[in-house]
Amino acid sequence: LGNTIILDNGASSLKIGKVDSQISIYPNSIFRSKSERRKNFVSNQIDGCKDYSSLFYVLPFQKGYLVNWDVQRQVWDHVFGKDVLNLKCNESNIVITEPHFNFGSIQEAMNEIFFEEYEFQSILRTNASTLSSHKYNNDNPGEECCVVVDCGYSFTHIVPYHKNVKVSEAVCRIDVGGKLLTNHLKEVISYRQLQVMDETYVMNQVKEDACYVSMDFNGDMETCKLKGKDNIVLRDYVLPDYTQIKRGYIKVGYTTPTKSQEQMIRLTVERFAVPEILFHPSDVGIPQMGLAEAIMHSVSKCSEDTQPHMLRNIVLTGGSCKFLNFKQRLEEDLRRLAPDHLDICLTMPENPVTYACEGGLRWTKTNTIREHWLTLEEYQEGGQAACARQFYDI
Ligand SMILES: *[C@@H]1O[C@H](CO)[C@@H](O)[C@H](O)[C@H]1NC(C)=O
Ligand SMILES: CC(=O)N[C@H]1CO[C@H](CO)[C@@H](O)[C@@H]1O
Repeated sequence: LGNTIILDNGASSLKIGKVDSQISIYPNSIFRSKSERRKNFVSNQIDGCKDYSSLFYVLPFQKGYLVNWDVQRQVWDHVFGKDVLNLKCNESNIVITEPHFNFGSIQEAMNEIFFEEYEFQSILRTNASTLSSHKYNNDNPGEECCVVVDCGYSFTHIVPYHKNVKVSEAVCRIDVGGKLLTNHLKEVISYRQLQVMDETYVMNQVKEDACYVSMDFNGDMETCKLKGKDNIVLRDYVLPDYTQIKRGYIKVGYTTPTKSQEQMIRLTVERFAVPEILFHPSDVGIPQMGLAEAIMHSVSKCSEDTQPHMLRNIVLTGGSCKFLNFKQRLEEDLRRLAPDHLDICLTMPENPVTYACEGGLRWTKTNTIREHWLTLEEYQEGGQAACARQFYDI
């Protein structure tokens, strides 16, 4: 086999791993900027944009599924091409991730593009959580089970594995991901203070900089009613203006409003109420279980003898796990729901975003991956049917 690359093709970013080099992350979108009207920025070209206000996103994914192939192709062409990775596709093998519950038509288009257009030597299609399971297994020899919690951009999935084999009937999905959280923050701020509905890029940064998971929701709500310095939740966030201020930031210490040029938004309840949606989707009218309930539900569908092992090996992946207190809160909620005699143990990887991709790189170094590749010749002989057989629920 030639060079192998891992493409964790997420709805908001591509995570790309090559053997013996660092994993890189590229936006999976095309952007249009208000200030540079005639220009499209494909993926990481956005790094060269000077003004991120009113940035318009064109995404290949909608509601978690790849639907805009033209946009996806432009992003892949750019990232694989000479300006970025400069891949020799026809001399490489590629592991590509796809969402859970993907559509057959999307899988077929994927096979066709990677074999017929990019002419990869062999491909392997799998779910990102499967790669995470391989990583977890490798890092925790002796453990046969794990539950991968993937808090992605469009959804959150809970996927238990036994000996790296997905327990399909136990997979659980919550329709909350990073995108919904950012949208909710935009709506709340637009309703209460300042119209920011077009400021996805900036508000996503506000979310990442200022939001946290509450360890005491009612207590934090009470704190938010206090005035002045006693309201220790309150933060003022200085928005970027792209002349003096290139990136927004939290203003240090409590300040009384000034007449300065800075444009600020005042954050209180939304700092913790936004991530709380992951724990209580019903807060925003989504009639689904919260994260801890969903994990317990998923584990209850696994065979009884594996359940204690599942609860001891829960691994957190995806960008929305990065909120402050995320792990502690989930641990507490699970502790409350699980039977007393069972241990609960959660792992927060150093980088929950690239974890699946790291797992893919690990897997390519083992023999167990061999049987899962499908070569170009096999595709030319067996077509889509060969792919469907080969990539059935890995
Ligand atoms: C890959 O493509 C390049 C450029 O089209 C060509 O020169 C090279 O021979 C091809 N390699 C293989 C293994 O087909
Ligand atoms: C290649 C592969 O295994 N894809 C799977 C991803 O997960 C969904 C549901 O769990 C499966 O239907 C796909 O086949």
